[in-house]
Amino acid sequence: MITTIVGAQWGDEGKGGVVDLFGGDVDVVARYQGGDNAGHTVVEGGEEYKLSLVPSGAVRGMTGVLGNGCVINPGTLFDEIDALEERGLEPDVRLAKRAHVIMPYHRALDGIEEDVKSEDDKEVGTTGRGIGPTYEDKAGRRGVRVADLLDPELLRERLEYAIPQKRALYEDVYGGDAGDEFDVDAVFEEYREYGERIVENDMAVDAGDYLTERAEAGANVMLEGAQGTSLDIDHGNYPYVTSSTPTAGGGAVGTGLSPGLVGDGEVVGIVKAYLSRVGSGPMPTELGGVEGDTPGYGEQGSGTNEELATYIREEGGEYGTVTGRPRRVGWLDVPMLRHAARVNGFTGFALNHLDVLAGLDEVKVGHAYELDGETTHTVPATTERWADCEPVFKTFDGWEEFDSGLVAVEGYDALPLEARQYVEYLEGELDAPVYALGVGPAREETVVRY
Ligand code: 2SA
Ligand code: MG
Repeated sequence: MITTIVGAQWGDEGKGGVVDLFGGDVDVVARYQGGDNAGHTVVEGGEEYKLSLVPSGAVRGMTGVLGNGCVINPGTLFDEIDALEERGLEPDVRLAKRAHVIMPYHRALDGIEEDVKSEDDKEVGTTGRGIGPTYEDKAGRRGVRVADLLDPELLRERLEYAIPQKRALYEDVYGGDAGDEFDVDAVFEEYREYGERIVENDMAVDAGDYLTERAEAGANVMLEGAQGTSLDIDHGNYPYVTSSTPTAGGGAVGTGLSPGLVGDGEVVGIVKAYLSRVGSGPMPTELGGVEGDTPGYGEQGSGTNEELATYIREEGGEYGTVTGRPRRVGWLDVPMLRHAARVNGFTGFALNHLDVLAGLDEVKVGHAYELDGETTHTVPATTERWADCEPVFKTFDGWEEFDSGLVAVEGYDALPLEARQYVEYLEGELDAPVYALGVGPAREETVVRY
């Protein structure tokens, strides 16, 4: 059985916790896209683990696979593995030989491209991890893959081809002063050592073969999406997107499992009960932004309520796991979720952070948009049109603070009536059941319904 976990919004919906929750009888957890731009917080046995690259299931002893659709920074990978080992865990991590490798020059280029764009207020607000430039080189057929790290001669050959082009881009186009990040010898030495460690620990696999074999032998495989649907390079809010495919189709392409196998399983959409976003671009239901982070779109929608945004940000701990950036906060955007449900084919979803909204007098959702005097229920294909959308709000009675531990034990019916009304409205709009409800930060503070 294959279960795919996909963020329905802009990432940070609490996917790591859900992977971990359903991970009890999972044998293998695979990531299929992204790299160390992800940020998963997993709370296990009172310990908090923050991971950006290693699949979150590794905290609970499953095999973690980084599929061919991922971009891997080996420095981050080994730092995370070392840190987990220091805390007494023995993570078993496998790397797809076909996965691309983030090189020092990719990070440097990510930074400088953002700097240049910011002069015209056009920056994406990337995590600065070199994600976009690495996928560019993948598409440009000058990338370095995990398999290349295993063979020093091949690695050198790849670097001697790619680095002069990158150096020229940096120096001639951007006028930067290229450092060691663009030096063949320096990069070669560092990455050759990573390759040795991968070989020593026998970490490289053909991910498609490996996962298909495991799945056909009856293993439960979980595909762990990072980021979210609105950050998808195709189905997200281009150009304010990441450079990979977080949506469910990426689960097949990014692992080498066939679409048939992936489609036979469950696709669980992870939804946060409100909305957060890091980085630039429109956000029709925004309550309050972060200064300098919303070029051109700061005043869209409802008008802002900074005070409420700040309250929700603090209650929900809405700061980037990797970068620590404060997140923009807004009401739930239902057109976004309808779009996500269609693209991903959610068989069900998990709704997180219901506790964060507890105690508010009223809770709103953006139920639809008004665009050129017409009502629309889904997301337009362009950022420019989306920025023209005014949210049509629907207001719910707020629910009182509740005892998360008690609700988790007693189940769904122990939730305040108003919270259940909110949940059931969403089930109706998305035409899929809520499998699980997050009512607090710990794994135990979850109501599992199905
Ligand atoms: P990038 O670095 O090229 O992938 O950035 C492109 C856009 O994608 C957004 N993005 C994210 N948004 C939310 N969470 C992300 N992961 C970390 C986390 C982020 C962090 O889970 O906390 O620590 O700040 C993530 N990764 C990428 C990014 O903001 C750009 O809009
Ligand atoms: Mg995150």
